[in-house]
Amino acid sequence: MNAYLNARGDVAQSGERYVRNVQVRGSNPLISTTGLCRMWQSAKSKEKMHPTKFTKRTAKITRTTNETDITLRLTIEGTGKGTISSGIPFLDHMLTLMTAHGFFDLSLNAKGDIEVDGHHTVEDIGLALGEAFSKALGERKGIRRYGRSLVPMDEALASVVIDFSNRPFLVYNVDFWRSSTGRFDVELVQEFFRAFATKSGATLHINLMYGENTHHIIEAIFKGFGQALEEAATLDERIIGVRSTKGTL
Ligand SMILES: [Mn+2]
Repeated sequence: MNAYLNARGDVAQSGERYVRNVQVRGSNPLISTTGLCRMWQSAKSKEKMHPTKFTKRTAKITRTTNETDITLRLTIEGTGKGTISSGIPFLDHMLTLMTAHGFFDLSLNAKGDIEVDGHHTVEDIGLALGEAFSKALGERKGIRRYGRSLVPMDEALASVVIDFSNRPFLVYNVDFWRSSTGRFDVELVQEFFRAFATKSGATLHINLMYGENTHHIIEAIFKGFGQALEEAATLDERIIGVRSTKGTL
């Protein structure tokens, strides 16, 4: 594959004159020419240039147990739109933020035994979301694999780092001053992320640098989670196969 550069050395846009094309790994030998850049003109030519980049990665998960009934649809290359109904309004709020900040599309319908408490529902949604990412990423070829974020929310600052390593692990250093925000039990945040790490095959490190307000702290974490996920899932054309010198994840 070749990249077409304009006189400034930037990638030429559609309709712009290019003066140079550079060889990108795996392409034919470099032939230097000038011409009118047509590379972005049709969806068909886009596919030709980037065989994987324009195929949307999606997954649908249904999960039914005696405790919960979950249907989840994920599109990694989305628009940031969430249609989320978990039965737990605070979790809906957080998953909406995650979806928006990761530019995913997420539709979630969950019916759980929230008359008991939120535990089963939050945990099982974490499992379903983790499974959806694992399925949508497939063999994890061409993805950046790592993603990191540092997100403030007023006085709170949260760091979220993810590695789609196929080595499930959660590091979680978050201290709250209160045990709940509204009716939401804050210890469920950890349960959610543990479940996600387990099913997605991700190493996930969540560290709260500082923060006081419980709602702000959790919000910073979920926004950061969306941003880190987006980075880790991004396809990078320089990555041939999986991003591992071992050759496998
Ligand atoms: Mn909020």
